[in-house]
Amino acid sequence: VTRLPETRDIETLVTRVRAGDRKALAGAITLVESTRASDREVAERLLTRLLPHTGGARRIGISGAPGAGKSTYIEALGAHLTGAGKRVAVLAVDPSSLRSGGSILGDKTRMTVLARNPGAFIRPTPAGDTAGGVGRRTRETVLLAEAAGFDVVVVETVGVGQSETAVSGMVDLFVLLVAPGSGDDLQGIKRGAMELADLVIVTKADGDLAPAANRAAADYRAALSLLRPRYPDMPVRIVKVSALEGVGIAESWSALAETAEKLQAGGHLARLREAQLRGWFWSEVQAALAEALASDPAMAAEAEALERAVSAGQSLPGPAADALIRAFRRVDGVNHPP
Ligand SMILES: Nc1nc2c(ncn2[C@@H]2O[C@H](COP(=O)(O)OP(=O)(O)O)[C@@H](O)[C@H]2O)c(=O)[nH]1
Ligand SMILES: [Mg+2]
Repeated sequence: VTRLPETRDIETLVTRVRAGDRKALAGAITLVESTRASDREVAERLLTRLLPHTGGARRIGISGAPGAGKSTYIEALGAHLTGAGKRVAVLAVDPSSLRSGGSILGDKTRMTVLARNPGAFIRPTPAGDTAGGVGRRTRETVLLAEAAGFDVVVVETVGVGQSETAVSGMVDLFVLLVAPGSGDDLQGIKRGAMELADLVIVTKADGDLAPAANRAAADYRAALSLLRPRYPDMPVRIVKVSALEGVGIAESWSALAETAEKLQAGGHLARLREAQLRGWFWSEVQAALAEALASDPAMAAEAEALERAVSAGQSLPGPAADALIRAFRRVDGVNHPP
């Protein structure tokens, strides 16, 4: 259970989060996730104050089908990184919590060892209502973890719907995890997810599954060679790991670190983060407009009427949107005279 912070005093919160106080960080995340207007206002002031202290982490997105081995891999990677003195934050987004309405406990309980590690912070994030469950506030949570001094921030998501696209839009490197001998051998994986990947990890490369893991790695190598790489001269690497046996974990991190260094040297990373911030801004503009429309009953009714006309084929979406914006400007002009 996550609680709101004990204090609303911004400077106290800033000091505590920056000191890496886990309770303060957890409270700050709860604050950021809160939909209450009064919480939102405090959250935005806190984030604004922390902004100069963000950006320092390596941001890694990890996606894969349910059961692909994400949690087990992250636990092993976390042990490897904390063992090397790095602090690791894991934000686990699971769209299945959309159904239950709560946040997932499965992932948290599976990362039991990492959860007790003082160098690690695990936060299951309740799924948002957008983009396959990736919350609107996940980006802000990444910033909070960075302000708290984490060196690596992992965003874990189940690969369904638009979640891969959403996560790849907020991380430096996107990792696709695939299990051998499962339905997600190539056919099951959407081409879209493969196009986003900076690294493909074939999990469970041990015991009876070892031959299947070899085949999966070869299949992915062949498939990836047919795709245009995300960055020129940067072929996507494929690493086989066994999180159970601890094999390939260090190699997978080396591959990520090397890719990140190359991207940084080529200026790709700076450009990527700039583009992500622009995208974030416009998605907030859209969300804020949608909220402003919904919060005015007359506008909400107008929007619904226009939507009905569009879905019935009576109006074109373009002119209907123009009509809605014109109506909104009139209402807004009345409510907020200059
Ligand atoms: N043989 C083997 N099984 C694994 C490995 N990693 C995960 N698993 C198993 O695969 C199942 C799903 O793993 P989990 O990490 O929960 O997958 P997630 O749903 O992607 O988070 C579990 O039963 C794990 O024990 C591995 O490296 N080797
Ligand atoms: Mg999991």
